[in-house]
This record gives sequence, C-alpha cells and structure tokens, in this order.
Amino acid sequence: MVYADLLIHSAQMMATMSGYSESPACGEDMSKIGLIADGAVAIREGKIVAVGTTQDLRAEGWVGPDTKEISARGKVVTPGFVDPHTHVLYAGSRENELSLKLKGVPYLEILKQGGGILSTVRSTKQASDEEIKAQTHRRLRTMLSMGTTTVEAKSGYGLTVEEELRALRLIHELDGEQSVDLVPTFMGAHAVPPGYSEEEFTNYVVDEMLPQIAAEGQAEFCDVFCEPGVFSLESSERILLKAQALNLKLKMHADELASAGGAQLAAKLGVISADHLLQASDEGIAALAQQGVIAVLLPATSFNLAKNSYARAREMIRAGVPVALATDSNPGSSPTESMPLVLTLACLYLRMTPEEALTAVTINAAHAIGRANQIGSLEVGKQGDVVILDIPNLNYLPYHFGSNPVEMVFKRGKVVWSI
Ligand code: IZC
Ligand code: ZN
Repeated sequence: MVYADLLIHSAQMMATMSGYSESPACGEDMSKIGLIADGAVAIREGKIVAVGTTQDLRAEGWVGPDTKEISARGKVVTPGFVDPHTHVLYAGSRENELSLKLKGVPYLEILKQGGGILSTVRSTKQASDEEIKAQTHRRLRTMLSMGTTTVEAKSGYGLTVEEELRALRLIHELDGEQSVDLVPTFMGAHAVPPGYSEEEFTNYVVDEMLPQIAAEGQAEFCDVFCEPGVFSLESSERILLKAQALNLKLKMHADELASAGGAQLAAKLGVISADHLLQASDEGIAALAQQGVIAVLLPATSFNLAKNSYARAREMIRAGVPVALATDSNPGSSPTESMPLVLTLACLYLRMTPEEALTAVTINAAHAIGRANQIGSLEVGKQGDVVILDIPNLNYLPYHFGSNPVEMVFKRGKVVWSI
C-alpha cells in the first residue's frame, strides 16, 4: 500500500477550487469554490494524492505508520495563495514620498521629478546582490507567513540591459534559496530613464534589451507600464509584439491612472493578463471578456494611492472577465506583502464576495501566471501547497482585517511556516 506523507484533516471547511485547471473561473463560477465540510487532503512526495472528507480519506487507507497528521479542526483550509503581480525585487524604500503624497502631489508627478520608480532604480543599482536579496528575502518571508506560496516577480528597477539581467538572475537565485516559488517577468519598460525620450528608450527596449533578455532565457513574461506619460499605446504595442516574437508570454499594466484604451490593446494582443484597469472603459471590459484576458486587480494600490477609486470588478465579473487579485507589492504605490489585506479590500471596495475573492487569489491567479496545471487548487496531481487559516468560516477572512489569519503554510507538503 502507498501511504501519504501528510494528511491535513478535519477542516471545518476546505475550499478546493476544483474544476478550473483548464480555464479560469468566470461569472457565477467564481462563487463555486468546491467546498468540503470536514475536509481532508493527502500529500505524497510533494503532490496531492487524495482530496475529500476526513472519513473518506481514512477509509481509502492513505494513513500509514509514517504519515504525519495535522488537524485543522474548527479551521478553514485553502490552496496556498498565488500573488500574480509584484515588483518585490528591489533595494531601499520611499517613505520620503509620503509627505508629497499627503500634499496631493500625484504619483506620476513624483516620477517626472526624478523620484518614484527612478528613485528605486538608483537605490537598487547602488545595492550589492546580497543586499537586494536580503531585503527581498525578508519580504518573501512575510508573504509566506501570510499564506502566499507562489509569487510573480518583475524586473524593472534596472532599466539597462545589465541591470535588468541582474534582476532576473537574482529572482532565479532567490527562487532556489527560500520557500516561495517565483515566476520571473521582464519589465524593462517600467519608466523612461533620464537622457532618453520615450521613443528612444522604446527603441532600446525593442532592439537591445529584449533580444538579450530572451537569449538568456531567464524571463517567462514581458510586461509594460502602458499609461499616458509613461509608455503610450504605440510604444507598448511595439514592445509586446517584439516580446511575443521572442516567445515571451505577455502581461500589461493597463488603464490604471487614465482611460486610454489599454484594455482594448491588451485584448487585441491577446495578453494573458491586463492589470490594474481602474479606468477601463465599458468597451475595454467587453474586449477583455471577448478574448478571455484575465483582469488582475490591485486594490491595495488603489487604497494606498488614496484616491477613492477602485476597479469595476462587478462589471467585469458580470461581463465574464476572469478576475484575479494581487498585492502589486512595490516600494511606491503598494508597500505591502499582505494577500489577506488584498482580500479585505477586494470585498469592501471591489464588492467581490469572499468566494469570488478566494477564487481570484488562487486558481485565477495561477492562470494569470501560467501555472494552473500545478497550483491554485486542491486537486489530485497538483503541488501540495496548502494554507490552514485560523478562522471559523470564509466570511471571517475579509471581515477581520489588519492581523494575520494564517496558522500554517505547506509548500509541496512540507510545513514552511507556522505560528
Ligand atoms: O515602484 O512605483 N506602478 N510601477 C507601476 C510601480 C507602480 C512600482 C513603483
Ligand atoms: Zn505593477
């Protein structure tokens, strides 16, 4: 008999998110989260081998003399959270910009004055590999403690071929040195550095950066900060078409601060995800739905920019756009690592239900980073990435905010964090 290495059992409620490995959950399906009462999951050699009620799994004989058993009695069990949009690799911080923000200086104005992203580009360039890794490692540890087991990580604080390659190399090194799995995205088109026009820097990204980044094979996705005043629709399209020709998968920062047709471009290019979308038009939302582009919404950024403006998640869900959620963890517009906070903000301000929000941070987020065949749900064959939440039911997750509901985190069936 083959036994499980680990049995997590007796969960008050287990959300399996099953049935969406082929394509993300849309519309009313976002509320169907595969609940099992008195739930249990068995893991062997890092992978899930059985999911069901505690009674069923015991009857099936998964528990042998060496099986480690963990009770989740009275608690909620979910797949590990997947954070599909972060700028987590950097050195330094930007708390000095808080007073400017409180005086009403807009985010892009700070960038125009040479601060913002460009300030983090300078502090990252000045830091050693070890410093960048130590600071990022600490943030990843915080993410893990809050239930996040896989993170998309963008470059984009380099803005030269050498520094962007360094960032992607450090993301790969960090991936191997701690428990959170990292999915690398090249985002050389994050800001236009001093000394270049937008057109000159776009040429540099297309002609110099992308061929070398693709040749090194360190990036899986390419992303662009498509926003009036940063990279126009035309520049973004040139960059993404080149990336596509070099076999990178595509993502886009779209319609965050102004409504400029970013969502329509995302649909036209068939990107995997369009992110932010606060200002996406009705036409843009319809185009995303039509093409099955995943909307990655970032309510912690809206909260932190303090403009009382949030993405129109309800319209998107109604239109059939698959919605995912992410922290956008970065030192400027979203200095946080907390997916539980994102869940609370999504429910209160995007008006998503707790079930929809959970779908958005698990299976739909896994789709947004091309990993839905391995993670994002508790199904046989998937990686044993599991979270035990010390909460009595799912409503409690967004309801009680500002503290950490996570009791235990498992990565490939191993305990990687516990209170
Ligand atoms: O450092 O400000 N929005 N890029 C686009 C960011 C935020 C990161 C930053
Ligand atoms: Zn971003």
